[in-house]
Order: sequence, then C-alpha cells, then structure tokens
Amino acid sequence: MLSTSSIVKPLPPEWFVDHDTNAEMRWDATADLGYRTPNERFFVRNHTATPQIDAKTWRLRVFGSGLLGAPDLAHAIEFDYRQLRSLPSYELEAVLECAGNGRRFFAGQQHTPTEGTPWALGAVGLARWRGVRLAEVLNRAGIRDDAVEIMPQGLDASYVEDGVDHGHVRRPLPVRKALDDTLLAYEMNGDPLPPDHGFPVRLVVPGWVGVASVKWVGQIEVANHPLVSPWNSTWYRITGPGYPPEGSPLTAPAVKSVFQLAWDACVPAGAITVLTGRSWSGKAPVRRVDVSTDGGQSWQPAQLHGPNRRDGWVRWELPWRPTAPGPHTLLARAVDETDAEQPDTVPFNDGGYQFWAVVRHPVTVVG
Ligand SMILES: Nc1nc2c(c(=O)[nH]1)N[C@H]1C(S)=C(S)[C@@H](COP(=O)(O)O)O[C@H]1N2
Ligand SMILES: [Mo]
Repeated sequence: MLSTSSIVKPLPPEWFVDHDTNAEMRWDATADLGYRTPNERFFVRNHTATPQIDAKTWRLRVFGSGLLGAPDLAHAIEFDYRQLRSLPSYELEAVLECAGNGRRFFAGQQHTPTEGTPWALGAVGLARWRGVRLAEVLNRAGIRDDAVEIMPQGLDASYVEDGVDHGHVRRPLPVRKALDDTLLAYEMNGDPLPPDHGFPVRLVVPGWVGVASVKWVGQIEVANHPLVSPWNSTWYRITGPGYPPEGSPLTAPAVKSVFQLAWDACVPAGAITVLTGRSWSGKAPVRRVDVSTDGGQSWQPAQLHGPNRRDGWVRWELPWRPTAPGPHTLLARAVDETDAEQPDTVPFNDGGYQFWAVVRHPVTVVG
C-alpha cells in the first residue's frame, strides 16, 4: 500500500501512483477494464484529506443574494440526505479529469517544469453518476432570474499552503451551467459515493475540469453578482508568457489520448501486439485517432470502438507487428468533432494545466 493517509480506499501500487495526498490511476493496469472506471480504480485528487461525514447529520445549505428573499447562511434553505434521495433522480455518464492531468510532460517533453502534482495521464476517469439535478434543488430553493453564479463549498478541511489559509475548497460556476446538466451526485457506478469521491454528495459538472466537481458539498451560495475564490482567481486559470495578464479560468478539458501500456514497455519483435488506448475531449465526441509507431514519421488510423459521446471517452486499438528490435516511440493523436486536434507542443502556462500535446510514449522492441 502507498503511504498517503489522506485517502481512505486501498491504493495497491499495481493500480496507483502515489502523489502525496493524490493518487493517480495507472493506465497500464487497465487492459481488463470496460468502458467505465471502477470506483476502486478511480484517481483521487484531495487538496487536504478525505473527511468522514455522517449522512444522517449532513445538510446542504443553499443561500445568497440570488435566491428569493436573499437568505444569508444562517437562514439558508436546507436539504438533508433523505430529502435529496427522495427527489427525482437523474443519471449521466461523464469523464472527470483534473486540469493538471499530463502536467509532468511540460517537464518531460518540453523542458519547462511547473509546480504542482506531476501527473502523467492518469488523473482521469469515467463513471456513471446518479443524483439530483442541481437545477431541481436551486429551483426548490427559490433561485431568482437575475442569479448569475453559484459557489459550492466542500466540507473537507481548509486548504493551507505556505502558512496561508485559503479556506474550504470552493469554485464559482455560472448559473447557466448549474441549471443545465450539473448533478448533485450521491451514487457512482451504482454504489453510494465512496468517501474519497465525495460521500455523501458531490457536484458533477460534465465537460468541465475536475475542480468544478466539488466533493463533500455542504453549502452552495447563489449570487446575483460574479463570485471569486482562489480556485478561479489564482489557480485553475491559464496565465503565463503569451497569455493575457488577467488569464482565463479553465472550463473544458482539451482533447487528449493515452496508451494503455506501461511506460518503457517491452514489446516482442515479429509478433502482433494490439495497441489499445483511449481518447477524450471536454467539448465533443472524438472524430478520429491516428497512431504512429515510428516517432511520428508515419500515421495509421486506429479503430474506434464502443460508445463515443460528448462527456465520454472512446476506446481504440491498432495491431502492430514490429520487426526491428530497439527503442521505439509511440504516438496517438486525436481530433474531436469541433476539429480540435492534438498539437505537437502546447504553449507553456504557469500552472502546468491542460497538457494536450501528443505524448511521446517510449517502448522497447525485443528480438
Ligand atoms: N471539496 C473538495 N472538492 C474537490 C477537491 C477537493 O480537494 N476538495 N478536488 C477537486 C479536484 S482538483 C478534482 S480533479 C476532483 C477529483 O475528484 P476525485 O478525487 O473524485 O477523482 O475533485 C475536485 N473536488
Ligand atoms: Mo484537479
């Protein structure tokens, strides 16, 4: 088991890479998995630690200037767990991806390291989520027509960095998105949310970076004016040379691809190896995936199979029969239905977010 104690579930090293309070899913251990990511395999991104919350005493408090009567937190509209469970339920499948997924390649591939968790490509998963539409709850709480933003806040400990207490994890979300397809989820892949993934209730914001999907939600502010938190003003926005000084808060993850293969894997010469992988985009289904087995000199279309929907990912494969022993570089490049295509390099940004360039995956062909 890994050493981190901020996560409750077991983290066998054959399934996870330890990143302090976070755990990355190992893509090379996923060959036997179906379309969805099982709960016990799902990556965990914790700013502090998984809290233990009793569903019996848990309450969701909805308040703010964007509600009829503008109640403050002390006069919030409250929902308990049983009430939420008795409201009409709704199910959706969605990829959840950390905005920093791929960050290690800013260093490894572009020689411009950044601070932050050095994820390879395993800070992503796909689950079926069930819960109540946030719209249902906001309507019951009396949301006004002039509400513009909501801010969900987690019940995990305050986030302290270099002696500065930034308060609880919270991030504004436009009312437009909150009323569209945002879910207050209490189930993940048919089971109650596991503690690490937000028990008893979390937000799921399909097509947005993972930080929008606040776990262990305890309160939601609804405001008739824009809201600010460090999670949209300092972090999770794109800043750096070549970007406007004010930056822009991250919303949809860009198109990416991954091989379900170990880094530096050994592949036999003269035999067929079926290369498998997945591609996804926060904006649209994936149109095509091309694979190169010779460092990018030539490309072949991979065969896509199974579901391929917006907010999901698509599985693909390509049989490969290498002949020459020695080091090889595999590349997979996806293009989505909006014509967004993975580039060879991405411009640097300070936070190391959104590494969506084609990743160069080294393997060794053995004779
Ligand atoms: N309350 C709370 N919500 C949170 C976080 C957190 O640390 N605390 N991390 C966010 C980030 S950065 C990501 S990527 C996702 C990760 O969700 P998971 O741990 O279920 O995979 O949760 C988001 N919601
Ligand atoms: Mo994240």
